[in-house]
Amino acid sequence: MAAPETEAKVTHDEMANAIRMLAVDAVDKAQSGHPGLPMGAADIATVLFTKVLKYDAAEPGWPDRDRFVLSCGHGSMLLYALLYLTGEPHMTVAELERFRQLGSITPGHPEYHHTPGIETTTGPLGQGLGNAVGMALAERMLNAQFGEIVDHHTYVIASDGDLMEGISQEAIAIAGHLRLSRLIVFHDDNHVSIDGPLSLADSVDQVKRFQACNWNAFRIDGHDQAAILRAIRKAQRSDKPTLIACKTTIGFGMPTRAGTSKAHSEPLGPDELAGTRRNLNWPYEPFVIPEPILNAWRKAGRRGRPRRKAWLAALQQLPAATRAEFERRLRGDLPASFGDVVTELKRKLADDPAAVATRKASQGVLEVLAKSLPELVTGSADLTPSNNTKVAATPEIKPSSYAGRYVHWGIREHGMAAAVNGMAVHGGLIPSGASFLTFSDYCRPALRLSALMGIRAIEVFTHDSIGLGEDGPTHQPVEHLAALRAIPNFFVFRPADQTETLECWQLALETKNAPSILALTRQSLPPVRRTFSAENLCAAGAYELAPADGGPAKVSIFASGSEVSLALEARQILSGRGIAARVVSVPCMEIFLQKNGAARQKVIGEAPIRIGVEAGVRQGWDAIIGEDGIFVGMTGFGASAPYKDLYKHFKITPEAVADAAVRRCEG
Ligand SMILES: Cc1ncc(C[n+]2csc(CCOP(=O)(O)OP(=O)(O)O)c2C)c(N)n1
Ligand SMILES: [Mg+2]
Repeated sequence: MAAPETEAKVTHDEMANAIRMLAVDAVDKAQSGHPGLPMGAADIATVLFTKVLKYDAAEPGWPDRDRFVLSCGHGSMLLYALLYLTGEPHMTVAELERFRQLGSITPGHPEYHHTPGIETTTGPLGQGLGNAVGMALAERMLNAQFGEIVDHHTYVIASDGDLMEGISQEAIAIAGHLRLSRLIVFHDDNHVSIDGPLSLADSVDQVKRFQACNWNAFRIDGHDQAAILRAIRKAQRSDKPTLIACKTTIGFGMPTRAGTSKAHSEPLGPDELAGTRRNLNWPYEPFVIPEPILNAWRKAGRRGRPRRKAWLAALQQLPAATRAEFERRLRGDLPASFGDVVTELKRKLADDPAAVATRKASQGVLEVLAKSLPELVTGSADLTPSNNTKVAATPEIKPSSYAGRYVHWGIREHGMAAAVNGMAVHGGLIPSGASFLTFSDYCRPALRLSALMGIRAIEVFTHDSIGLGEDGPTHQPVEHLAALRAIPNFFVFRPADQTETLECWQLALETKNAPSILALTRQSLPPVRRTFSAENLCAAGAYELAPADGGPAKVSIFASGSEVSLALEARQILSGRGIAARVVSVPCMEIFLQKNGAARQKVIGEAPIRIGVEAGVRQGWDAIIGEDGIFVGMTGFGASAPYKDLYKHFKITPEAVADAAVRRCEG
């Protein structure tokens, strides 16, 4: 125990300078990284982590902790320094010394799941702010469901770049609308970005912008610790989310580079480094924090422990069933009844196979599943009647009223996907969003991060091909399936009928460590699965739907989604011409391609002719059909017309598939 008088001598400046010097020395050691932001934001972080933030450094995953998001992930050393100083057990000096090196827990930008205490992966500017909106919404929704056992704030540091990115507008607009008053954003208002002063490319008044979006917003001196604390207290009392624009100096303490873009991301070099040590009155060796300063920080890291203990006690006080449900939700386990609910519905669908669009099938699935999955959140970016994601069990979320489970995100695909990610990393909910598949491009950066983070974030993307018809090529995805399949650790499900839609939803919901999208049709599809199977056939990624009849298969036809029924028709035509063909449904190519060679080969089969059918581009299909396989699909953009005409026009028809097979047989 440090003597009280020793602690009393440690000043705010010394504590903030500890952050600054760790950042500078780590960047110097790595000869790479971004010292400017941690130096500029150190005062904000010091006030927040020593006086406000509810956390326990020893238990960074404590569920009711305040969330802290460094949206400008390039300032990662700020986080790593804070984790070390406050005493997070994994973050050692050795890790700081290995900043940006292979295998360290101090990568260039903060990575969720990689480093304990990192709430979300940031680096692509604007994403963290978008995530934080989802975290703040998740907190309120869980509070509405479980009461005061969920009661925390979400704090964000956002840089100029975060606020210049378009996603920031979507994020702050929905947060302001929903009155997420526990969301508090510090703008690291240093007027500098990489190219130079912000005046090169920006003249936005951020305070006015946020105010116009229904935020509480004001300016302070970001180096004045008393002002920072006052601002936070004021923000906590607000009934709106708050922007605290903190005027800061990038590279605070650097003798020649402070306040300039040169402070952003260059190692300091010996002279600037020595000058910084002098300016900050820091005569200590690199990575050495004098004991009194470290003690003061460690004490701050323990500050929240009594609150955590009190929270644990309160958790024990909950009625046993409520507590068990809350703990299940936090673990992310599905309810024990989930499998039975799926099986029962599957039986019903097999008993009464109907021709419906898979978007409609998905709604039917959600009607049933959402009832027994209280953690499931649905929503749409203003395409609710098209995406079919609104069901009875998911009433609407409204401003200041969070007991619902449906989010009207507005026309904000990117903000939606980033917030969905934030809800997923918050825990306790299984979030999903929705739009048209073609607009997955509008949220792709967030989709990519969901895959990198390995989180259960789900998007429902309907209108998944030329099958949407009259809206034309602007709305008809052609390359999107391939583009989404290219993202590692990301599942693209394209079910062919009601039963497959149910199976794909089941897989998406059961996959805890990867995001999924469901690509669904606008147009009606005939059922392809007419018999009940307890086993989830889609779980194989691809499976034989119809075997060859009349001898060994000469042709294997592989298809996904809306083209599966078309493949079945082609099989019939071929059969009439004496050619035995089998059909393999491919609801999830990524799962299939993960299977070992033998399992894949079994499904791919021995037929000499392989045909892929998908109303999209060929890219990716060669892994199944081979380079010499036949592909019936799109080679360019679509067109505006009734969808049946389009299928004919682009020659994606049973006859075209059969003809191609016959030609190859004869050729
Ligand atoms: C989406 C995205 N675009 C570009 C970058 C590259 N980049 C990193 S930091 C930065 C801007 C730096 O300015 P600011 O955000 O004000 O940070 P500061 O220099 O003040 O630390 C840019 C363009 C990025 N990380 N993410
Ligand atoms: Mg800046």
